[in-house]
Amino acid sequence: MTRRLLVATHNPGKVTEYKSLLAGLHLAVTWLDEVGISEDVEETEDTFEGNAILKARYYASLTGLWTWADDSGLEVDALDGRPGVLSARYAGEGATDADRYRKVLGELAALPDAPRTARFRCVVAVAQPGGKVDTRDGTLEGVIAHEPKGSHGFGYDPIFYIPGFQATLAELERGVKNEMSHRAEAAAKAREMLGVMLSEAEGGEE
Ligand code: ITT
Repeated sequence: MTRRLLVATHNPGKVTEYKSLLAGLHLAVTWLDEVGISEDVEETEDTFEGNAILKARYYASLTGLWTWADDSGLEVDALDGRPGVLSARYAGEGATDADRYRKVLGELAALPDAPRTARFRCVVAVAQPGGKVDTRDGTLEGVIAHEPKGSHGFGYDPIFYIPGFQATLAELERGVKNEMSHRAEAAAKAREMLGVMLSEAEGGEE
């Protein structure tokens, strides 16, 4: 029987990206809304790794399925790494992506001489129900633009400028982000890790 892998995210931007990044996996990929789960888990850890593990373990134990979760965010050097693990909540409850990236732009506007270097980080955790959990990470370097540009992607993509492409992530053609993003790097490594975890688990079941 084909095993199911639950991709545990409520973020529609991540769902879109994982639909491509997990294509061709020898597992039946399913999603939180497909299995009828709307509840969220409080992200109480102070590292991406800690929160990715917390999410993967939580949904694996809730569903009994192998579970893939990511914790990710933007680190701006001049803001001492903020918004970091708080990226999703940076402008408080009920705020929009635009509220959050405008807050970052406002904070940098108050530091006109500061460097605008930044990076996205993503940590993917894969949890076996009642068993092992492991992680892999990815990063993408860039600089914070002075104004938002582009309409693709999600989150902070409109203000994340990549000098090599002379474009923000939100201006890139669809599909290009998935060839080089922090999430693409973490996902490629985590796919390999998942293969090893599955063969170890199957070996143990014989
Ligand atoms: P789940 O926990 O349900 O997966 P979330 O949005 O709460 O969804 P995170 O806690 O990992 O996920 O927060 C990630 C935030 O970081 C996300 O909401 C964006 O604001 C930002 N972010 C992460 N990856 C991004 C990307 O590729 N492009 C733009 N912004 C990104």
